[in-house]
Amino acid sequence: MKAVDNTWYILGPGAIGCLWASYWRTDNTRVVLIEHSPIDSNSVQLSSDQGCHSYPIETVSPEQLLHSNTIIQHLFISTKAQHTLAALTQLQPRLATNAEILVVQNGLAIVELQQLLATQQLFAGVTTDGAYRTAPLQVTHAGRGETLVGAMTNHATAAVLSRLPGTGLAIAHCDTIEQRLWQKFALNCAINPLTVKYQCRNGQLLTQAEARKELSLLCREIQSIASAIKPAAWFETLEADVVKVLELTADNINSMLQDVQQGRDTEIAQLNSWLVQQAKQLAIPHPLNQAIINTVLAHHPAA
Ligand code: KPL
Repeated sequence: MKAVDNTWYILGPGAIGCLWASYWRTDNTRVVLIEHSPIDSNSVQLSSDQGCHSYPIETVSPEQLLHSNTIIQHLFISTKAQHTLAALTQLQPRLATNAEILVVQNGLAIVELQQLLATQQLFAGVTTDGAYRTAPLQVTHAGRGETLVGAMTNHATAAVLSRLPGTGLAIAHCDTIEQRLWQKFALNCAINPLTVKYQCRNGQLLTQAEARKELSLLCREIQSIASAIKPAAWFETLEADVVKVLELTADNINSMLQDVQQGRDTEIAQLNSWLVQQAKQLAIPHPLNQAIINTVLAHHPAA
């Protein structure tokens, strides 16, 4: 009988990818990082309130994978939203027909992936964990949030949940995952670009008076646009939800600020710019979102 392959391949080993890789390794699960540029390390290092630990890790380039006869049963995607479709299309020949694919990223790009996958099982994870990297495979778990996992295709989540890290991360099943994706999207539109404007950790958006005021106003504008696109009561508590996440991840360097600091392109196009496009079509005023987009673009023109 063929042994069951529980290996998780991780596409996009940024802060969240390395965080999950570390916690899988604490459970002794085999993890392979799919990485374009060769990494000069065969271990991933995790710093958290439990101390600092290193775990051996394997890496492979997409080219090596494509030229191998590997069949991927479990794929974790934590690329930037704008790179997901191309990366997944490239890997498709190596995916098992019933592969489990879990996408944990900001934005709503996962919705487009549904059309690409005929038989595979697609799950979304919405996370409020705060994590940042200090080197390619060194990650700090800076804020303990929660990850909700739900199916985007017509599959049960029980099997995939049993294969997720059992320690370190708070993971729960969610059967309203699309709603959660939207709430998280709205939350990221409020928090992420403001941390770039104020060049601050998440928690400082609550303690700096000017930033706090702007956060409130931006939440209100995001709420009015988002609830016109998706009429639902989900956005009513946006500011309170944002405050909760900022408290939980107070020490975190936000993912958009990390991108700006490291000269990488940001997710602004997948977040506020996408929202502004919708606002224009619906003739909804959006001056604060436009202003914050301009600020992020001024920090990193290729955003
Ligand atoms: O999603 C995040 C991010 O950094 O992109 C939060 C949860 C706001 C943590 O910083």
